[in-house]
Amino acid sequence: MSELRYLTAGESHGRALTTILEGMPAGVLVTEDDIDKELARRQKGYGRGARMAIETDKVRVSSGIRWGETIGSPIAMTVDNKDWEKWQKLLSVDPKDRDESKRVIKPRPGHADLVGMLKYDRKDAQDILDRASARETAARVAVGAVCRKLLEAFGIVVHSFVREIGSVRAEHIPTDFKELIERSEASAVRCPDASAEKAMIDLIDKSKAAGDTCGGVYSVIITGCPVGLGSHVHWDRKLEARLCWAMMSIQAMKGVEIGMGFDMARKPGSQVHDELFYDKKKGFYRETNNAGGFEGGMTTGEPIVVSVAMKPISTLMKPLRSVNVETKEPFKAEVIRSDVTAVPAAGIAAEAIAAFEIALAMREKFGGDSLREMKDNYERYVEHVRAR
Ligand code: EPS
Repeated sequence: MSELRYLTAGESHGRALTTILEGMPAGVLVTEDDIDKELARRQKGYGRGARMAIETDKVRVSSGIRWGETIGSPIAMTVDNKDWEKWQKLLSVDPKDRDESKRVIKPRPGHADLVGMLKYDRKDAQDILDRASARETAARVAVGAVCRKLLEAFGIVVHSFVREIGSVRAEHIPTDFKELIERSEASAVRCPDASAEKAMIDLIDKSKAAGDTCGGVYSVIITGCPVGLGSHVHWDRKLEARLCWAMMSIQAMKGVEIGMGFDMARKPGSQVHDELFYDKKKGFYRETNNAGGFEGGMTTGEPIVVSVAMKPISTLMKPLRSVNVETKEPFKAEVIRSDVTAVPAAGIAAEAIAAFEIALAMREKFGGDSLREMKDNYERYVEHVRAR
């Protein structure tokens, strides 16, 4: 059994999103405000549609936290969908409310609509799209917010920023982590490069006017991990692989790179591998971090850098060609309220999901039922490593 696990439930326009996070040690300091702060970050980002103006995501914790501290029991969390008011009948549990006149039958290319309808034998894509929606990431952000508080106790920080939106790429990315955080937090598109930010906003405006959408690339940086999280010994213990899997589980992601990523393949070994040095004070260290914080699937102690490519949102206001699943006639795809881009918000979801994966790896390595026990184990290990 995994040391830390979670499930989510809930549809985008259903009553609420629900999650249970199990396996947190007792004694982690966390409040509903800490979680709400992360939920609010996910709601931002230039290019989002009308839905985010309707919602004010707030968590309701119904178990596992008492007086601002985890108590070791499962943490149950709910985020209500305000928009549900309008969808009560359409997404009702009660068979008396069945109304087939509003079926979604013209699947959107790129969305889960058609495959889901075929696989689950559904006549209405609403049954698929509501769960496939990235709204589900609100529940995962709540999970990640609790995990962040555990990581905080070990000095581990998780942060994301946007590198590219469509064809616009950030050129000036601060090397100082504090500056990177400040600049991206202050940006409407979470991009630390002010001139790229402007071009990204222009592109989003143009895409909106054209009834089109745009994707992009964001990076998640995790600092403060000890050396040796994950393991080289077996495929499903390689933390690098688990992190990539977790990133690909976010709605609309199509590619993941660690550190220098695909560029590594295009360069000779002499220009790629991070050389090793030793200093009495620092211990073993590297002057570069092309490996993005992993060797052998294990953390090196350098910052983890994972970059993720998101495809453009698949709901287009100027829709692509599709087929009416009932008449089989060619039709334009369904037009449903949506975003022009959600790359900045996806970065926040990715932070949360990365925080969970690192928290899980920390739980596996240092165990303990309380934070104090876990910290004792951590400190002993760090001491051993330092003495080498
Ligand atoms: C989302 C809520 C959704 C979309 C988006 C993510 O709101 P609605 O569908 O009610 O307008 O903004 O979901 C999609 C792009 C999608 O394809 O499902 C959210 O809370 O993040």
